[in-house]
Amino acid sequence: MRTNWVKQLIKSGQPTVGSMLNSGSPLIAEIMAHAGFDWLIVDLEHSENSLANLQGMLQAISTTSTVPLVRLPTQEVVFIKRALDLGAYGLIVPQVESALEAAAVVKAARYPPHGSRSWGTPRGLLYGGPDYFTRSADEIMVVAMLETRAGVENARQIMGINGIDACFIGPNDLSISLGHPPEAAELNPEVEEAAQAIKHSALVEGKAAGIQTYTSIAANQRLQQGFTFVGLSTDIRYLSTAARTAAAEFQFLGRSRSET
Ligand code: 3PY
Ligand code: MG
Repeated sequence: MRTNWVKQLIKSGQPTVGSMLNSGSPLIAEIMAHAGFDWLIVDLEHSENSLANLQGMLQAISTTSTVPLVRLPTQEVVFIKRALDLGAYGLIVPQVESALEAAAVVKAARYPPHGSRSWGTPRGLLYGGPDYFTRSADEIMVVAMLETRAGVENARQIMGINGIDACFIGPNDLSISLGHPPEAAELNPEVEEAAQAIKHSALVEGKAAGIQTYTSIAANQRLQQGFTFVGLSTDIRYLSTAARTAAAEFQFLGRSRSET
């Protein structure tokens, strides 16, 4: 089976950087895959993506060696099996709040006798390889998003579940859950403390610590702090920033918008 080199890197404590795909466009997925990120998350939680376009998104990423991951919309088994059957090499599971939830996701992602996943994965066999049945548990990653107060409180037990490879902190939901607004340029000290506590739990349990960031400076800081699974912005944020910068530069050189 094709090696999940991101899983190998984070297992040995090496840093990786990825990004998130919210646009729902396979062309943009392909562009992002060629940009040089280690991994990309097709986001089914907050985006224009759906099970209907997931196959094209994963195929677009597969034109490169970037590792294709999927953020599930919920923890329901139907999404776990459909994402994996389409060739996802890892699941990003939103709002995990207990060890019980984490264990249920791992069980749904693995074939018997270690889990309850049912068979039927034409693209898993094509993208992964003919030994997919015996090797998939080794190659596929399961990443628990810890982004609520309960997630912080139960972080150690969640990260201790066999088959959970990493945590991924959602700074916006974590902020909201702790009573602070989202989209903060710098996290509120209480939220930052919670993020560091989650990271500590992951590392103590021998798992990788991950977090979403929105600037290269923030991503570098997180890598220096020991996070090894760092998300850097999203496709639509890159588009928005580049378009606004270009329009602002043009207006500066030419006429200002208010003159029209
Ligand atoms: C959050 O910040 O809550 C996220 O889920 C980031 O993707
Ligand atoms: Mg979130």
